[in-house]
Formats: sequence, C-alpha cells, structure tokens
Amino acid sequence: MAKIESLDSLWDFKFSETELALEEIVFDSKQPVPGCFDASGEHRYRRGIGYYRRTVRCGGLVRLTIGALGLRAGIYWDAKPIRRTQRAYSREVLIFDSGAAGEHELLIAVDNRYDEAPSSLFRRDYDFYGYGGIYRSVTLEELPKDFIESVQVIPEDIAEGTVRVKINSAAEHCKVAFDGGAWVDCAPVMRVPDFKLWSPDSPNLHRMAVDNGSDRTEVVFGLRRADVRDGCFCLNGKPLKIFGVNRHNAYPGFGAAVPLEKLEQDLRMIKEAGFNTIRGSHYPQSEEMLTLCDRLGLLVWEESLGWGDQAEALTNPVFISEQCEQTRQMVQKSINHPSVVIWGFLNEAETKDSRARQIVSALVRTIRAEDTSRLISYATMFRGKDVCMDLVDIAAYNTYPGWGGTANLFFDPAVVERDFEELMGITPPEKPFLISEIGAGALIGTHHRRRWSEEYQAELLACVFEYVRKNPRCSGVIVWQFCDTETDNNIRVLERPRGFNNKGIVDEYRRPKLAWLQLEAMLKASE
Ligand code: ADA
Repeated sequence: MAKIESLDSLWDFKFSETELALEEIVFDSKQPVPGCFDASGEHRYRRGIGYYRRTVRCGGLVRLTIGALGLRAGIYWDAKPIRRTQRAYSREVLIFDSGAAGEHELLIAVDNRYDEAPSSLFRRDYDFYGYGGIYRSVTLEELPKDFIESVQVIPEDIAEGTVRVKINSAAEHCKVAFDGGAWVDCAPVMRVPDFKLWSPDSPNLHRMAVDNGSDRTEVVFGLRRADVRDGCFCLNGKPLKIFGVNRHNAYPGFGAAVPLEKLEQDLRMIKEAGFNTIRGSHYPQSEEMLTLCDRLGLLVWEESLGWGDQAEALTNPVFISEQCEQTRQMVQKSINHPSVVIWGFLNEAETKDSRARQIVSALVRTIRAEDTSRLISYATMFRGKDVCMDLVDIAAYNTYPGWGGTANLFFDPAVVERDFEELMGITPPEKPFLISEIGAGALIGTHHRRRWSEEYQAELLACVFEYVRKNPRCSGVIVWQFCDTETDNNIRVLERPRGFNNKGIVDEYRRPKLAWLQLEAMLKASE
C-alpha cells in the first residue's frame, strides 16, 4: 500500500484583498491547514485571497487530495498551475508527475470573494457563510505506475449477500479479500462470506482489500438496500420513517473547518437523541463524516452545492456542467458508504420554471451513470408549482408553516395540519412524501412563548413530529436545522438576528434548546 502523507500543519500564509503575482508574494504569517482564515483572528469577515504555501518532499507520480476548500482556488505545483476550481466543499483529487525526487512547493490560492455571475456555484445570497480556507485535510501519496485509482463495492442482492465490484486499476488482474479472509480473483459480482446487513440499528460493516500486483488498497462497505415501495421509503425491504436533522458543517471560530472531535460529538449527539438521519445541507460531506455515520448507524442525504439558484443560472452552460461535475465527483467519492441512501442537488432552485428541467435531468443522468442503487431527490420550496418532481424518486418539500407568511404571534397547530394536507394532496401516490426542511427561529434563552422563543419552536416541531409519526403516508421529516449557523448578515440583516440562522434546535455551541429536549423525549418514547 502506498504511504499516504498528511500535509496538515501550519502553512505559510499571506492575505490580500486583490490578486498578487505569485513571485511577488511575501508570506508574512502562518495559518493552520485545515482552517478558515476568515473564521477568527485578524482576517475575520474579510474577503480576498488567502495564499497558502508549504514544501513537500516527494518525486514521480503522486496523488494529491484536498478534502475540500472554498470558495474558489488556484492550485500550483512548483509555481505551475495544476488546477482551478470553484467547487467549494468538493474533494479535489489530482494525479500528476511531481518531478524529480526532492523538495517541491505546493501553493493554494483560496479566494473567498463572492462571484455573482450566473455560472457561479456560490453567490452572496446563499443563506450560510461563505468561508475562505482549506476546509478539510490535505494528503499526498507517491503512486506506483500501475496504481489502483478507485474501488467501488455496491450491494446487489441483499438476500444473497452479493455485491457489484468495479475497480479502476492500471493493472488489469486484481485479487480481493473480504474481511481479512482468503485472496480470490476479482469478479464483477461477488458474494460476501458470512455477510451481515447494515441498518441504523445494526450498522454492520465489511472490508474488501484489493491487490493488483503493484498496488494494494482497502475499502469499507455495507450491505443494505434503500428503495421505495407503495409510496414509502424502505430500508432492507421494510418501511423506515425518517426523523432527521439538516446539518451545516460549521462551528464558531473554525467556520467550515470543523475539528474532527467536534464533528464526532455532533454525530454522536444526534444519534443518541434518537434521530436516524442527517441531511448534509447543502454540499458534499467529508470522508470522516460519512465514515462516522456508517459506524454509528445514521442515514445520510448527501447533496451537491446549490442554494436558491434561479433560471438564469440553471440555464447557464457553465453552471450546468459545473453542477454535473461536482455531483459526479460526490457520487464517486461516497459510493461505498452505506449510510448514504439519498443523493440530492440544487436546494430550493427555481424548479417552478420549466427551463429547470434540463439541468435536473442532466443531474439525474449524471448520478444514474455512476450509481443506480440509491434514491435521488432535491428539496423544493415550490409545492404544487414545481414542474421537475417527476424526474426524481422522492417528493421532498421545504416548508415553513407557522413561520414565514403568518401573522400569528403564538403557535397555532392548525397551520401544520393544513400545510401537510395540502402537500400530501399534490404528491403523486408512488412517491415518498418527505419534509426535507421545517422549523422556526428560536433565540436561546428567550422564553416569552411567542415567535423567536424556545417554546414556540418546541411546540411547532413537537406538533410536526406527532403528525409525521401518526401518518402512514408520510415518510419522514428532517428538521431545519441541527445548530444555529452563521450567515452573511449583509443580506438578511433584519431576518437573521446576530447574523445567524437561528432555527437550530441547539445553538452554535450545541447547547440544547427546548425543542431538542422535547424531540429527544418523543423519539425515545417511541423507540
Ligand atoms: C430554506 C433553505 C435553508 C434556510 C431556510 C431558512 O429552506 O433551504 O438553507 O435558508 O430556508 O432558514 O429560511
């Protein structure tokens, strides 16, 4: 197995509001990688370019993996450009000849200025803070000539314990071994010895090692099937009701570069409270996040980056191809994780405009070309006016009864029932009916029972959970949102007190609000 070197450390750093010629840069400080330069310290809230540099000892063919960065970047090896990307939150994998063995320079110029063009994947009006930095780990690996590029293991028949194996390797002949057992010749469909199914209650995992004679690697996978029967979401053939949270990957002081310890604490907290699902809103998730969900037994809706994109963007050829590319990369990256059961994209895009059908179809085709074993959806805000829902498997609605557009100061349970009845009425019978977002803002410590109080949020969400629990037609609800998250206060200054989206059921430091305690009690009571 090739040795993987972590490049996480303190890198040389320079911040500039305008672009600098590489040879002119005077690195005057240090920044941690992973890290967001605008999440704390002297560059807090500033927009510009963060130049990160470090040296690396290596030679020959290498694979450089950057877990994620944002918002856009130029990547340079020995001062030569090797990639430009605007795919914030996506993993970047670069395989290239690093030159003679010895010391080389890696420079990553990260730009957090908003790009407002229709082709842009991250605009200022997105309702989450656009951090600048290298969000996730960076690694480097020297590769043999006949290296293994990727290994996919997709459950085929869960009664028989068979999997479909796809190996992308320069050397054709590969041997594989399951769970430390005997090496056998690889075949397109293989039976896993002594297999056990994966589910949230029993998150059993298997390992498959691959050897092609010059390179060796190992992947972890799980056997489970997610599908739709009689309009219900099913796992391993049985209806499963989704009770989940939307989670932004952010933490005060760290921005989008959430330390692993905090990530693990979040996921454990969510699992222990009794939730079974996380929607990774609104971008691809890290390898560590999905590995933890596989192990803890949490289902994941993973989606590519998008937020409220309008027809002008949705019909822009660059936007379409960038959306397809980031979605393809997301599916390839996460395909072995049993926790991922739904692929999503384009949160709240303008899918009431028939011109959106082109991009939605292209995204569905892109996903299907990589993986036919999971369900596909997108979260719509357009209810009966949406014209793209026939293209996906699940009818998923973002809906805010009792929050937006009503004059009531106190919570009125009738609004929830009315809203859900209307949505169920427009949902085709063959599709699962899923609430992909619902919630209310609550300022922690506010207890006057009216809007913005913890009580108002708790009453609303308790009413929603009760309705979903009792209603067999409803496949589930994913609360908006797990924790309060910073947003760009320039845009929503009057709707976002403190510069935060305050609909978290825990605050930004993960201190529970009443809603958290109430939902936890309800979930535990129904276990
Ligand atoms: C939308 C959107 C979320 C968030 C939410 C809100 O549903 O998908 O990202 O902005 O609204 O809090 O209003």
